[in-house]
Amino acid sequence: MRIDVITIFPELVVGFAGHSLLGRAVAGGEVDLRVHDLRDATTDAHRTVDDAPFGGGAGMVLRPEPVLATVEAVDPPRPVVALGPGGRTFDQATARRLAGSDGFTLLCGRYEGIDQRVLDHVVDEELSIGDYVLAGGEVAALVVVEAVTRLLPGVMGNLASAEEESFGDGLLEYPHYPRPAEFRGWEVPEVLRSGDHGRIGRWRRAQSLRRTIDRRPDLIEDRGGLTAADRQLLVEFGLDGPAD
Ligand code: 5OB
Repeated sequence: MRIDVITIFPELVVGFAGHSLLGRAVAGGEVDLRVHDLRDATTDAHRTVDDAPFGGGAGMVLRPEPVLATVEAVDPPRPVVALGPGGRTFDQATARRLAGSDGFTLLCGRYEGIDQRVLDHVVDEELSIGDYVLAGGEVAALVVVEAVTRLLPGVMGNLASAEEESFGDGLLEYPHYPRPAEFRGWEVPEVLRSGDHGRIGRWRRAQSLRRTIDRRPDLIEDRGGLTAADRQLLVEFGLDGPAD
């Protein structure tokens, strides 16, 4: 998969991409990551990429020329995705869709935003990573790169766990406990040490349901509420009751 990233902080993206799972995927050739410095496409002595907006107002906006010059020089893979707070919220379904493509391009906004003509004529979609303010799109782009590349065949050591995580099936994860069985008087739940794998599986499912009800009722709503089997599992482990 080819992923191009257009940014004014290439070293930040290259540095992040050198580590962990993604670092191995890049080194092994599963991910062809190409990072482009927007300033390389500027023509003035100050390598200017931004300007004040017409009409006034605070902040600076990415100018169209360096973005167009970069896109024309590089011919990056489509879709071209801009990261910005005005985009649709990135989620696991979007990660899966992008993971199923041959590649895509991430355009990192900075300052107050990106020239609207670029968004209208070059960018295919805009993605936000959530409802908070960031100084630029780089961290958001890295979130997308990590969420997508870990879904690629051969990238995760343990293929089964790629989608067994939170959101893979629309529920939050159940709690995990490594050794020791007792730490400072805090014990690992008995059921996990029982060896009864049927009961362990049901307990984990009940825990996932309880956590999701309490912390992310919107996800329960998305699933169409609790099934009879869900309610029965909660009762089995004494976890039934109203949401927090
Ligand atoms: N805030 N997602 C939430 C974002 C964001 C800001 C960005 C990019 C993605 O750039 C300023």
